[in-house]
Order: sequence, then C-alpha cells, then structure tokens
Amino acid sequence: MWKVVVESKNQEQIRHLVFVDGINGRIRLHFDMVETSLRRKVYDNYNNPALGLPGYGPVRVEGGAATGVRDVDLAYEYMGDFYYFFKNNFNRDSYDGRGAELVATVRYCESYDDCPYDNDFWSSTKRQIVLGDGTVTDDCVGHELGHAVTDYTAGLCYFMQSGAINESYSDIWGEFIDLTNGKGNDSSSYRWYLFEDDKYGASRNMANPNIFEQPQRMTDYYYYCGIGDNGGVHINSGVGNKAAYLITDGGYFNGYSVRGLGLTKAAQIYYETLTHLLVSGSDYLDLYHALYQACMNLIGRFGITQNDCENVRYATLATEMNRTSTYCVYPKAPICDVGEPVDIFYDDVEGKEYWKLTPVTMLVLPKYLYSSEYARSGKYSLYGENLDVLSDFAISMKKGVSLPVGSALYFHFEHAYDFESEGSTMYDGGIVEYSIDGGRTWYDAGPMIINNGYDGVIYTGAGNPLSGRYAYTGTSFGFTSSRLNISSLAGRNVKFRFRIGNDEAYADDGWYIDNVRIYMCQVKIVDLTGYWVSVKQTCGRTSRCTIKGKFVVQNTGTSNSSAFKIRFYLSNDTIFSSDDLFLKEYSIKSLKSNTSKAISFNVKLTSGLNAAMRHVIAVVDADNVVNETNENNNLLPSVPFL
Ligand SMILES: [Ca+2]
Ligand SMILES: [Ca+2]
Ligand SMILES: [Ca+2]
Ligand SMILES: [Ca+2]
Ligand SMILES: [Zn+2]
Repeated sequence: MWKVVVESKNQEQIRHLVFVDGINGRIRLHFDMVETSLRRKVYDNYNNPALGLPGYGPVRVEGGAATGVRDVDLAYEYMGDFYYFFKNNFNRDSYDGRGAELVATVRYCESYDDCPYDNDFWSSTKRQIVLGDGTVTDDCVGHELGHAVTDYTAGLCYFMQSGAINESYSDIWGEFIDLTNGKGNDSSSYRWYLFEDDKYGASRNMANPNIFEQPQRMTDYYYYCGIGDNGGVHINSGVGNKAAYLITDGGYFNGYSVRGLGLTKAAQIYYETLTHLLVSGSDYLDLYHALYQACMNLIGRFGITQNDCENVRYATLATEMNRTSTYCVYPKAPICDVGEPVDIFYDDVEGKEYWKLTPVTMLVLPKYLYSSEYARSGKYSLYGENLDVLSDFAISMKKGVSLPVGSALYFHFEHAYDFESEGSTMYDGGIVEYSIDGGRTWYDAGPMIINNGYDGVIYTGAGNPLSGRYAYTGTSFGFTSSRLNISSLAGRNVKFRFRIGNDEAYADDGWYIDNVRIYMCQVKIVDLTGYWVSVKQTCGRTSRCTIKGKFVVQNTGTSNSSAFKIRFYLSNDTIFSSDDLFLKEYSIKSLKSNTSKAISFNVKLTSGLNAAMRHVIAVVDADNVVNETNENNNLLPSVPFL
C-alpha cells in the first residue's frame, strides 16, 4: 500500500491524501485533506452595557442552527460571506491567512448613555468585530473584518493618510462583498453606498464621496486637515474610494476617462497592493505607485492587461493621488537637485543595527528605540518617544561615516512627529545634531536643513532642556521628509543624532524616523563622439560598388552611457541633411566612461551608384536619447572616397 499526497503546485485548495494499492495500483482510500477553516462564533449582548467583550454566549457557533435573533443570524451569515470572498478570490484562509476564528458580538453597548450603540468596530486586541444593534449588514461586517485583513497584511497605521487608506480598504472589501454575495439590496441605485441596509441608513458613497462630505480627490474642498478622527481617516478615505469605484466601474472624472476593469480584476489588484506593496506608513502617493505596480505584477493573470494598468493609472491621476493635498502635510524633500544619488550610508532600519539610545543632559531613557506601528519601509522605523517626564535623550548613530570630498553631500530622512503642544505653545520637541569628533561634541544641524526644517520654538516655562530652541514641534500630519545640505562636512567623519527634549508632564505620540540616508549627488558626465579610421570603395568592372568603413565611437565622459544608436549615411558633402542616403544602423547597449568601440561595416551600393568624392557621415546617438555634456560633436563626416 502506497500513501500518496496529491497536491497542486499553484492551487492550495487541492490537497488529497490517497492510498494506492501497491499490487494492482487501485486507489483504496481517498481523503480530501483541505478542511475549510471557516469557524464562526457570535455573542449577543442584547444591548446590555454590563456584558463587555466578547459578552454573552456564544449564542451561535459554526454549524449551529439559526437563533431567530436577526442580528445574530446575519452576523453569522455575513462572516461566512467575508470568509468565502477572501477564500475564493485570493485563497486566503480567514483574515490572518491561517484560519483564524471569526468572532462577532452583536447588539453591543459601551455605556448606558450610548445605548443602543450606533457604531461598529474591529478590536485588534480582542480579535473580534463588535456591532451595534441593527447595524449588521454585509458591507459592514466586510468592512470591520477588512480592518483585520489590513492589520495582518500592510498594517496601515490608523492615522492621517495611511489611516484613510486603511478605512478605504475596508469600504472596498465591504462593498465588493456586498456586490457579490447576492444578498441585501443590490439594485444599481444602491451600488457603491455603504451601510444602506442598516437601520441608520447609508453613510458613505464610493462613486460620489461628496454626498457624505468626503473628498473625491486630493485638492477637494472636503479634504480634511486636522488631528480629529485620527487625522480624518473616515473623511479622506473618500479619495481612495473614488479611485476604487473608477477602477471597477470606470467613468469620466476630473479630466480623465477611465475604462472600468470590473470587480474581479479590481479586487485582485487591490489585494496584491495590500499584501505586497504597502507598508504601515504608506500614503496616497505610495498608493498611486502601488496600484499601478500591482496591476503590472498581475499582467497575464485574471485576464489583466497593460491597458487595464493604464486605466488604473488614469483613476489614480483623476483622484490626484500623485499630488499632495494643497495644505496639511509638508511636501516631501527632494533627493537631489541635480545629478543622481550615490549612497554613503543608507538605513531602512530593518536590520536594527546602526542606532542606540543615549542620554544627553538627563539620564531618563524611553523603553523603546524601534516601532513596528508606523514605518516607511519594511516593518520598522526608529521611534523617539514623547515621554511625559522631564527628559533629554537621543537616537544616535553608533558609528561615524566618512564623507568624501568633491560632490554635494546630503543627509535625508523620512519622519513623522507628534509632540505635546497646545495652540501655539510647543511643550516638547526634537532636533537633529551632528558630531565630527566621534560624539564628544554635538552641534545643532538646524542651519543645514534645506527642506522641512524646524517649525516651532520650545516653550521656556516648563523646564524642557531644549527650552527656547527651534525644533520639530507639534504635528507633521503624518510622514514627510527632511533634507540637510552637509557639503560643509566633506572630508570629516560624521555622526548624526535625533535628540528629543520633553517637559515635566503630558505627552503625544513622539517621533518616527525611517530611511535615513547620507549620500552625494553626482552629475552624470557622458559625452559621445567618435572618429574615422578608414573608408574605402571597390568597384568591379561590371558589378556594383562596395564601400567599407571603420569608425570608432567614444565616450569621453566620466560616467557610463545608457543605450544609444549610430546611423551611417552617404552624403555629397560633409553636412548632414535629410536627403543623405541611409546605409546602416548599429545599437550600442552601453559605453563605459573613457572607452571606445570600433565599428566596421560593409555596404553594397545600388547599381550605378558610385561613392567617389562623397563622404559617409556617422550620426552618434542618432535618436538623441543620451544626455551629453556636448551635443555638438555627434555628426562625424569621413574623408571623401577616392
Ligand atoms: Ca453597500
Ligand atoms: Ca523601515
Ligand atoms: Ca545626445
Ligand atoms: Ca556629444
Ligand atoms: Zn472602519
């Protein structure tokens, strides 16, 4: 008897255990080893605030009979719809991808004065959804469990733009489930409304977010800039929702005509984006790039084509995701003004190896140096806590970095800060400092900041060790980036530190820093040109003439060139003109700095044509695709043929 497991390489849902008779090859026993991991549990607090979470029950578990309590039975049913939407479309087994139990508490009340409760939420600590009386709809259950999916994938921080994208994702999953489960009111007049079946009525519209005072593009009147609602997460989600509507159904908006991809393709693109491309601190500009990239990743699968991806791009352009809101977060700092960056030091903080916490004028240190809550790359960022006690500490580079001489040098980092303030009074804050003597002496790097510098002065009346100094204060409204011109430190071994000063009480969230980079900006110097070695014509008595030539193409610059073409023409004179006769074309993939390459060619002229006294003209970089320091030495005529 042979025991064989039959699996599919690309379809996880196929996995059979087969016992084959070793003598006659007959299959004796056959088990389907894929067990559905759908496990549901519903609790019912019947509007009693004393019951807490998970509350009374479970009143219905997987496979159990209907209870007759509407909210209980709907929660059970819609959690199943959520499960199968993710299982069937993405082969995802529950929100965590590992078959987590789906738990809901219905008719929940938080307190007596807010009962019946008119809200719903996903509790990441209790790992369950919580639903108020009469709010159990398919899009709502999908929305709240969608937050769980986001928690276990991109982990989009529920704050500012990343929070708005988190909210938008929940609306997208909720409505996609609603539109495909064949339940509830799916008439076209309800398409893209959220929570239309709950007792309070619809409260969002993805096709037209303005109906519920949500923005549908970044420069919209309704775009919210403030710290309420975690930075307007339930408001600014409108931008993402509008894009999802356009990608799915298509339409004309803000100058762009989008052809809809349909729900199946759209769902795959959104899932690819969430599971592979976004991180906890991603913003709308990232979503702009990520949705297109996700689509490109999926070309050839689910029927997705390049043209679909162009339409994804139009939807994100129409909603202006590529633009910063006209106010609110500071525009990001550029990397180089001219030239290309060459890294001297780069840390995405994923290795947790280059930094340490150091006391400055006081010994109090925070507990953490890293955060996994809010990062611009991977999982981690540096985290400087805004402590609620008098303190002065820094996140410091362990080792110095030697800066070369001869190029423009920059220090660049992405950061988000939220320090205690009240109105225009800035109680706590952070500064950037540098040392050129291994960390013995530190100087404020403030004067070197050329993009997104300090934005406040620390209040002097509460004992903050940085009292009276310019610093990063208040809120940055999410991640931005800053850049310092550190060219004056060329030739030095330099260390940087992020220093935080806190007064005697109260605190906000603190300072998140990621993708710290020290680099030079180098201008690429490429100059393509060349010279002739020989040209020769041979004409037989009866046959056609043949011309031979040898040309050397050069890159006299200090940087390597990208690909370019050379074309040869036969000309009556040494001036290249449009009536010159095309002879031959050569492609060069790359020409390294200060190198050359010889090209020999051989062309048989048409009958009766003779090249005597004429010239061959070489046209280097014929399509002008290489930026050169000298564009005027690319037309090179040969000596005349004899
Ligand atoms: Ca709906
Ligand atoms: Ca990182
Ligand atoms: Ca050129
Ligand atoms: Ca040139
Ligand atoms: Zn939500």
